[in-house]
Amino acid sequence: MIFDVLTLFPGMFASPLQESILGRAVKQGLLQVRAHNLRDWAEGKHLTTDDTPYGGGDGMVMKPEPVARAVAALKQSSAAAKVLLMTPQGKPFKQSDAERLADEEGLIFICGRYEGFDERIRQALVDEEFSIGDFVLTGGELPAMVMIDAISRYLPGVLGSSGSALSDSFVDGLLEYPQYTRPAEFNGLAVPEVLLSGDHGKIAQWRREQQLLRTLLRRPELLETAFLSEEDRAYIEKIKYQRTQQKASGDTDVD
Ligand code: 4GN
Repeated sequence: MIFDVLTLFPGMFASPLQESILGRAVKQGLLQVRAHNLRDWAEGKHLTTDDTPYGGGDGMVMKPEPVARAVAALKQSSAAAKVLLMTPQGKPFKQSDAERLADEEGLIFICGRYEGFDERIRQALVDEEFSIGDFVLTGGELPAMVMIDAISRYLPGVLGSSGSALSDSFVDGLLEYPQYTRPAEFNGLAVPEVLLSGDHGKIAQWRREQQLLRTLLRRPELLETAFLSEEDRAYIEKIKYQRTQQKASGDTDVD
């Protein structure tokens, strides 16, 4: 997969792609990230990529022409590449988007700076607009890097033989279960006994229930779209019932 990135700060992409799993994947040629300086497509003595907003107001806006010339140049080599924009107004970037976009041959990321984009960049050039969360950053580079990381985990060979992209919890729409390693006791805190029992059926059931419990307590909205068996649903109902009982009896130690 080829990721083309349009940015005023191409240097931001160097070190994250030299380390660890992505570093190895790049070396193996499983993915390529080409960070292009948007200023290479700017014009005039000052090679400006921003300008003041029509109608007035604070801050600067990304000009459309340099972005349009850059996208056109990149599409010369990979016409089919989807063009992605990262802003706080985009649709929430999900695990399912990462999986879907991993099937593309190439992707073009437009990374903005300043206070926003000329709206015609969206209208004329962008295929999909994403947000990686409800917060504002100084630029789109870190969101692009986040998306490249999440997408790359789905590229063949990037994760080891385990293929653990598929077994990761978010894939079935639930949070992960608690994990433990040695020692069996730490700071007076013991590892749950079932994990030491060697009973793999019991362990699998405990882990599933912990996933459901944790998701119910921390991200209940995920349960509406998660892939759940009848057994899962029965467990959730049981927990909910227990919690209403505890609350009614004045128990202060709920969750
Ligand atoms: C994306 C971009 C946050 C996100 C960004 C996000 C740069 N901040 N939540 N900042 O995914 C206006 C023009 C803000 C560029 C943009």
